[in-house]
Amino acid sequence: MRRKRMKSFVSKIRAASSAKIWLKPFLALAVLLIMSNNSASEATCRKEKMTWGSALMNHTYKTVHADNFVGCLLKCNEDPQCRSFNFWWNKLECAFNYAARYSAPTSFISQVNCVHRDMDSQPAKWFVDIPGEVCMGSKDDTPGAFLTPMAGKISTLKLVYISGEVGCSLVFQWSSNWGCRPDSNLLYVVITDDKDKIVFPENHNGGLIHTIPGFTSSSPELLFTFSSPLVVAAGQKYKVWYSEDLRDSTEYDNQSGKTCMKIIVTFSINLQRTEVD
Ligand SMILES: [Ca+2]
Repeated sequence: MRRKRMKSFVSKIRAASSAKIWLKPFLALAVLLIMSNNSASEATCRKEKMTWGSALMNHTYKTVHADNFVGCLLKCNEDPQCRSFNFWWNKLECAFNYAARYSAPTSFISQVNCVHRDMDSQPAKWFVDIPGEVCMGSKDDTPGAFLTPMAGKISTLKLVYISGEVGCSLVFQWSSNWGCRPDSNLLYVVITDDKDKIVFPENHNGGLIHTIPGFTSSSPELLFTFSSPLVVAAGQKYKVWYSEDLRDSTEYDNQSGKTCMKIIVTFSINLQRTEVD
């Protein structure tokens, strides 16, 4: 259909962006053309990907500045994790989402100051929410555990804090959701398979205390993103460990509490995002 023509069109936008010439009028024209491209004619071509006056909430992992919709589109397109974006024109904020409208329909709501666009033209196969909650202790071999609900490739694990606390030092009486000292960038949560082989963090240095930009030991949630998808079978058991408990290292002075969480798994059969068209 018009796919090739639009790819060429977006290439021109990129060229214009890098050349910094007659940029504003061109981008204004681009917005209008893309708006029309995603209007009624799309119904006969593919599912609607862009919606004005709407946003996908609760799935944003990063927010950057963008001068306009097209700038936001190009920035999202450069990030392989970006499955959709919200462009808030009142704040000129470009919010990258790790989910798309079809994979998180209940989070797709009306927002008058926003335009939302999915980056996938074909729905990938996603699964969200593992039923129940998982609780992780910090000593005496008390990891949490969960079963994969289906076979596939896991691209992210989201750990959403529900209750409780863990900690690595009774002397200091530190406690937090995911680490030791509160509000620290040091995270003590690791994921293993059923045989306690570490699957996340992927490139750990043996110490197992790791960092993820934008998250702390007191964050309401953690997002573990696999650079290589974790290939799983249905019903496979995985564990959520406190690092000192897994290594049997200085457990004696750890908190006796547990952190309980909800786990949300993102599956994708095809991890290749389609080109912006
Ligand atoms: Ca300790």
